Amino acid sequence: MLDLHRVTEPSLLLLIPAYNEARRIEPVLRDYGRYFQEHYRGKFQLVVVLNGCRDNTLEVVRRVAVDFPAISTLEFADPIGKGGALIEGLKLAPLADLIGYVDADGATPPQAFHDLVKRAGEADCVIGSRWLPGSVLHVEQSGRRRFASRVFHLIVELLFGMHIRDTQCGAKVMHRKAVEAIHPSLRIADMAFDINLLYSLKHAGYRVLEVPTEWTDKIGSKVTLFRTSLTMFLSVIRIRLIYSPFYRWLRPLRPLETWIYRKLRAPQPLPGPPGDGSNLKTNP
Ligand SMILES: Nc1nc2c(ncn2[C@@H]2O[C@H](COP(=O)(O)OP(=O)(O)O)[C@@H](O)[C@H]2O)c(=O)[nH]1
Ligand SMILES: [Mg+2]
Repeated sequence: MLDLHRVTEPSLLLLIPAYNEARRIEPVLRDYGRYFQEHYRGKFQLVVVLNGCRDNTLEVVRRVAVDFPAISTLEFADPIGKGGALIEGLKLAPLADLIGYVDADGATPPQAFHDLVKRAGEADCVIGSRWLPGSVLHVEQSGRRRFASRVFHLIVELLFGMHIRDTQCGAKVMHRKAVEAIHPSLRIADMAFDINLLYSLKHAGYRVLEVPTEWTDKIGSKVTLFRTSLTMFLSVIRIRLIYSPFYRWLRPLRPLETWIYRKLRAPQPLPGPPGDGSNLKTNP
């Protein structure tokens, strides 16, 4: 018999974007699968969103999914980037009350993500922060990476004034209604996706709460500092323009924009109308 007293937490959908993660993702999925099976008193689903992987990430995820029925995959052939993968994954929002995401490398341990979920009653979106007092960082990023990240933070603060200390932490959770309301304004496929998401939420009047989190930097990062930074810089300028009154006057510059993104080999989101998640693969 279903024990209704046990079901006291909201249904939760966790997305994990993954690109060539065959070497890092298995223990992470097992940890999350085990942790949420044992500790989460509500429906839990974990969807790994892959695109164009050139290794066997898909087979690895499928193997783990045999042991954890809560795990499934969503796969795309196109190079849609982390942001593009999350834009597609967030179309599954109707499946749950809360929708969140974390990185595939285990930078955020399951209990740290659960801590964000526990604070979901306090805001429309709760994000982990590595720069607030009380956060725990196990391995620090390289000096160059930290410098680039602080410069990026400064630019984002100047352009958007969101007063968010850490926009780039890979752990975030949102209420379904907020995701559904802002989804049409998500169009940044690269690592600046988070700025697109957070600014869209704030612009629509949703409350974003930043809480200290636990984070471990892992080796095997997909970030190539120069190209990723340049793409992210371009993307934040683009987001700023999209939200400015002059955007429609800039239409003639669209081919230039496409050309620069192509030169930078920057990912683009899938075009077209919102999907219905029909390519969601549950157990193999
Ligand atoms: N689907 C998808 N995920 C990606 C892509 N690029 C990066 N990711 C994922 O984004 C997350 C963060 O990437 P990571 O290399 O750990 O970045 P870092 O921790 O900021 O250095 C990981 O889960 C990656 O697998 C991509 O092109 N497509
Ligand atoms: Mg990482």
